[in-house]
Amino acid sequence: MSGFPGQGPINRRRVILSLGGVVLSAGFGYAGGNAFAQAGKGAGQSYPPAPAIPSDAKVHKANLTAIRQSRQLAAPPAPPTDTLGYTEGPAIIRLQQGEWLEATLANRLQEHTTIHWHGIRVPNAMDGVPYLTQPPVMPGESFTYRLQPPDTGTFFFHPHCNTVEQLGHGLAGILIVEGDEVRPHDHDLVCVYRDWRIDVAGKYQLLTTDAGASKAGTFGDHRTINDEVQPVFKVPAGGDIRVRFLNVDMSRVVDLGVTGADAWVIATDGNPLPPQKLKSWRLGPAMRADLTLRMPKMAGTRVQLVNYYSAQPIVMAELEADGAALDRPDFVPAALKPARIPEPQIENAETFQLRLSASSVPADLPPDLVLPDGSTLRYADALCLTPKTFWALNGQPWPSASHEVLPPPLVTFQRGKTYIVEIINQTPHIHPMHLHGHTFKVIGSSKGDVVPHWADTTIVAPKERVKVAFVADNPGDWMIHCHIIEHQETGMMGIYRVA
Ligand SMILES: [Cu+2]
Repeated sequence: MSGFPGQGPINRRRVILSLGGVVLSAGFGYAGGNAFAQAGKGAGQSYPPAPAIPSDAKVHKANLTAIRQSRQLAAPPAPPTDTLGYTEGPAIIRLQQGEWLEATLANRLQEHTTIHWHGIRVPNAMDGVPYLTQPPVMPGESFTYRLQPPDTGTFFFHPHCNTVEQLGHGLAGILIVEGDEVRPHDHDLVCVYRDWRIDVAGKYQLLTTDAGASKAGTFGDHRTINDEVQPVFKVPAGGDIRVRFLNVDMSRVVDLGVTGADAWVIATDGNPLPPQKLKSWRLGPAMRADLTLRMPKMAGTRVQLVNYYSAQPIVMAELEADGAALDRPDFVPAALKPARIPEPQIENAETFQLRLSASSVPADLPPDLVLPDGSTLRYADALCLTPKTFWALNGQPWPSASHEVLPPPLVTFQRGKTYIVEIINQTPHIHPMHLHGHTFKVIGSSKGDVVPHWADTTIVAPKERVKVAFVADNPGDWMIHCHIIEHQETGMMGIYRVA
């Protein structure tokens, strides 16, 4: 059984040290973030300045308390499962484009956490990466995020350290920025896909295994949408439905398809796409697709959301036509309003090659520290490190060969210029690669034509080379990593700098 964050004996990953060798442990009090702030950014560096909300801004306030909560996941009579979440129940925040979000994270866990706003082009200070953009939020502390999401769409948020444990136990929320529809839908359905690593009794299995972390990831077999197995959602018969599908699983790849109706993809990772007739659309962990479809008119008729990335197609959820049929003109999928993302200037762009490789070479860390009980522990914050290394970016496993806590950037991009990042997969496994801070355009693949589309995460298949392009207009130090969380936490992570 996996250790549960915030309960049971303190395990080694939960013990926190400063670089100076002062032992602070999860059960016996905490330091404030500042000691770590200095350790995290290195001498002389400080965290980026937080944005201020203009006095005339429209502000949406949210309280996001990270807490333990029970959820009925396994079928009764199995008891509810002990999980983590933000406040009570699933957190879905809906904003209008242009609104500011003021979200206060209160940490009621027994270990530190932060919130990363996945896919939102935030200022660096609001990116929620402990040690890089902010001090970790210690138990009992709080931190207020202030951001004005520039783009409409379907996003999610989650912690960025010890993510296997925190996300694995359910700590994630949904952020929807409205204002992209030209023609409103009759129903807007959020479908959050994830596996739970639990058995039929609702008890956790190991969230990570070496076999999984060093290969395709460790999978759960309790597959859910909105925490339910194969839920049926009642939606208006004959109505136009927008399905916001999010893959928030840590390892599972989904080939999203629809049976029982024609569907079109209208957004990728939240960003508008001219409607594409859906055959199937591949979504790695953290990726999203918005679909539009017209429900059948006869009440009781069902439409299936299917995962084709499997030996047999798996029905993940169903939509059931409900009530008297709506009287609508013939269905034409309506495009969303175009994105407001700077268009990359490909002609003169420089290319940066990012090689994904396996690595059994551990990062060159300083010697382990000896604890009072005679055991040893690795330096820095063990919560954010892994004792094992399986992966590397450009030959550098995270953390890299450095005596500082943070490795140097893999690359520095000049602010305002367009860059092409060519991601080269030298491993036999799929990697959904995610860049913080920028939304990029997927422009090419060695495996054939791609539909150019905006994304924050893109799958790179074995032996594939994928090209993405973006204008490096958001200054700061940003993470770039695989979103198979076990890969991220065993080396496949680095920093890129925009200056
Ligand atoms: Cu990976």
